[in-house]
Amino acid sequence: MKTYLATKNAGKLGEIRNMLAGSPIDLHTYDGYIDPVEGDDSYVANALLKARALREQLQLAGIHDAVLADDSGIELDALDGGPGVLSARYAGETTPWPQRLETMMSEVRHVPEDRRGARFICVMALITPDGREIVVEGDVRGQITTELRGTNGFGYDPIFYYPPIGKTFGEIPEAEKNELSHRGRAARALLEALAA
Ligand code: ITT
Repeated sequence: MKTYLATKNAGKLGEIRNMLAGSPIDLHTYDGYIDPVEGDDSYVANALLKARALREQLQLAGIHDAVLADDSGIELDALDGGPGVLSARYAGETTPWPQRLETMMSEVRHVPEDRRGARFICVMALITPDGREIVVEGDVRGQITTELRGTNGFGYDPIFYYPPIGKTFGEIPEAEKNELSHRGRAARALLEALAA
């Protein structure tokens, strides 16, 4: 099924491309995609907003294939679940990543280790050519580190420590991250939902 991905995030695109390689979803991008202004309400609402926006833009261009969108975020226990849906704008929309990561680490430095917990969450919304909307999610729990660890991945990966392997997502190859991550779990749930 030819499917266009609604994202401006190159990190997500690379991961989703690899996750869906060899699956029934034949992934494409659309250069003309204009991303909508996201809300601060829920991942599901934002994922559907992005998918519906791309679907509408494609239809205007005479393309009637499926679309897929991902809305994700990181939730810190120390911030009572923040920044959550606002993760892309945390510490300021245009703040460079090193500074954004530093700000997040400074939030956990003063809290005991058992309050440094965090969760990555990913909601994927797929709209089939006939307009059926499928929404799935995946999450993974870990801890925020107090120093940068690793240079792999993107976004918050270098400060997201995953205790079962004793490494951050910035310290492991992408294929391993995809096995463990919120996005990998959501992608597997999506393929299961499609098969059903
Ligand atoms: P879209 O074009 O897909 O909307 P975005 O970067 O705006 O891209 P989101 O609105 O979903 O994406 O915001 C999610 C934020 O969380 C964003 O800053 C990502 O970099 C970060 N993030 C999401 N998944 C991540 C992952 O697997 N590892 C590290 N950071 C991640």
